[in-house]
Amino acid sequence: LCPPGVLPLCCRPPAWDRAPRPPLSPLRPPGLPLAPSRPFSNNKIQVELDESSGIAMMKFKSPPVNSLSLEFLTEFSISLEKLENDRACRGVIITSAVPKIFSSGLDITEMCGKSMEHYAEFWRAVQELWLRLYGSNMVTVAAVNGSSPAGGCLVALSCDYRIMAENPKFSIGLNEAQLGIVAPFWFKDTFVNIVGHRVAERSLQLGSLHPAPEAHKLGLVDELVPEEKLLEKAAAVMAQWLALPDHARQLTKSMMRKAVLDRLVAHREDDIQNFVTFISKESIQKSLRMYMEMLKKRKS
Ligand code: CO8
Repeated sequence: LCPPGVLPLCCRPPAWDRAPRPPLSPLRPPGLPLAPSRPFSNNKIQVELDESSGIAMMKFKSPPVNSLSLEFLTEFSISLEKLENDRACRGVIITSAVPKIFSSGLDITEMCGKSMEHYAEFWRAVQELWLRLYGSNMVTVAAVNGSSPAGGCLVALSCDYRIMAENPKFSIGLNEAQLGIVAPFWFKDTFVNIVGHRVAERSLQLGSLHPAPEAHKLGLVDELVPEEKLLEKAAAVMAQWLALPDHARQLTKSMMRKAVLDRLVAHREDDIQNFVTFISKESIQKSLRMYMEMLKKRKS
């Protein structure tokens, strides 16, 4: 991930101390095609940066369900790092190119039947992605155009604003308890900061997946719009957020999020060790295998 002489992401604090970027060219009205644009594409994620507005569009394109595998997480972190370091970029809209699915969360096969070393590497990649996204200096808007359980929900929760397609068949939530696993403290902190303690406590204990209208009612997502209007709305919200001076917005975001980010940075190695110990237990492995079987059975 890192050129020689540069600290790996895991050793760097989130980039709150970046110099504010100068304001870029005025935004085009929402809905107009993004051009001129600078695309870069990995295997699983496609990114297009519109240099005139400073807005990047990031699309997950890892069918069938955009599960967050080690490869996906690594590409995601690298894409965010590239955008973060690009002075032309001020905001990113995150959405999916896979119909009906935003992201199915962490790839369960990465947590099943693998070595302790693999679990540690995988968990470090999950942490790294969250530190980058939750701690981003850019404005981040999630355009949730499909179901978004567990890690998929975390991605949306880590953004500054969430707009979801108003289809009640799409659901979102931290459903870890349904898999027999426990959302780590930083998933929980991110969730509590958005919906409050009571809603988070009930939702986490029950492993609830909330259909879009309920998610909106709980404050888990900020707005619902018809699916065909999702990107237009995301561009309009982005324009509103980018109308403010970057430095004021960034420092305010830091003030709101730093304590939660610092908590993971301070306990990162313990958190990895906890994950590895927990996930390697035979009882947990059994739960995950049963869950995967249930997914397959449901299909047939
Ligand atoms: N990981 C790996 N494979 C997956 C996942 C996943 N998260 N989700 C789905 N798949 C697979 C299915 O098994 C199926 O595989 P196959 O084609 O080989 O049978 C394929 O993807 C397609 O799945 P579906 O047929 O179910 O597709 P649908 O469009 O009908 O449904 C859903 C899509 C709604 C996303 C559905 O697949 C689903 O509910 N998936 C499970 C989502 C889930 O529960 N994710 C939780 C992951 S755990 C997590 O993110 C946080 C863990 C924190 C760990 C803390 C430990 C200490």
